[in-house]
Amino acid sequence: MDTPEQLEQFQQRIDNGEKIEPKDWMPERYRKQLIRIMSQHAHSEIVGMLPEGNWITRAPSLKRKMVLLAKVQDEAGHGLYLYSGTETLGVTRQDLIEDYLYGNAKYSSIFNYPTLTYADICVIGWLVDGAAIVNQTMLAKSSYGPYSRANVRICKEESFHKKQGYEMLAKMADGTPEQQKMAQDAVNRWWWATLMMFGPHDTDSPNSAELIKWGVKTKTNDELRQHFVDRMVMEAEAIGIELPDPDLTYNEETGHWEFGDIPWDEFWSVVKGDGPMNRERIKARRKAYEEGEWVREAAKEYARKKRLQDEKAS
Ligand code: BYC
Repeated sequence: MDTPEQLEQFQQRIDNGEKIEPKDWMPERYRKQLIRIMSQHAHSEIVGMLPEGNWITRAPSLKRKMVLLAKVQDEAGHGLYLYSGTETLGVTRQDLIEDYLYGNAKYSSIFNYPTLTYADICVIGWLVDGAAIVNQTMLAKSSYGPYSRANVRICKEESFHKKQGYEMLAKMADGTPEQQKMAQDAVNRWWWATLMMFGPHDTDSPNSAELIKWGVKTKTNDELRQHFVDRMVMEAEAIGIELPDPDLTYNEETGHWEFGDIPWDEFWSVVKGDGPMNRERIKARRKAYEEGEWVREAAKEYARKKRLQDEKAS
């Protein structure tokens, strides 16, 4: 049981801006919340390779293929830092992955949409990585040391991802009428789904208050979403792309862009497993996990033999 004194001292450390490290005392609920958010983030990075990986063989040039391949590999790396970070909280990677593949663990709603044309790859880089940077720059200031440090590194790579997506989209938006149409169509399909990545409105977000009190999140879902919209309006305008929201209006008083209603029914349906690609994504991940069983066994056996050899030698 966490005693009131322990909780108070812990809160004091958070309020002083100290980082919490794996061996430090922490409330059980803080540990649970971190396991939830960090593992969800790790699963998202891994499943996020699927929509883009789908286009590696069909990239329009060797240069684009190399860039996309490198990006997809980076996402795998992010998943691995995050699983390692989550393991510092006393859980195993295997349990986390199995909870996701055969249990109830969530991953980001955005990866349950299909990539229909190469323009979707440009838009994922610009919008999805763009949204991820806004969210993860905040998480890089998180109170939990391993999560904060993982996000610092992830953000450096994500900013390259965003730039490559924006550069490709700008080229398409400045290309042939067909390319321009493809670019605009992709933005129309991804815009609202990207706004949903930030999670429900603050009034419907059961976890935000607690995560903010403990410094795991330092900004709310709505604050981050607004920051993202303000940036994207400028960036879209600069390359001649229209954002598919007739209600977008600049409010002189607040200095922010107001936007239309987000289709929350669609969001909850995707989160509950009924999005356009949920079933296919989970099927692909299960297949990869099950077919990789022999690799995990071989690695374990190698580690066991190496340990025995080292023990003999010492
Ligand atoms: N999708 O109380 P709330 C990437 C759930 S990958 C699904 O506001 P919280 C990339 C939420 O889990 C990076 N579920 O929650 C990779 C909660 O349910 P539970 C992806 C969502 O935790 C490859 C319930 O709704 N980024 O960048 O305060 C290629 C109520 O929500 C979503 C991360 O994973 C959603 N969008 O805030 C390209 C960031 N939103 O768990 C790019 C890490 C909400 O209580 N995660 N839910 O059953 C976070 O920052 C936070 O968890 C969230 C939600 C902002 C997502």
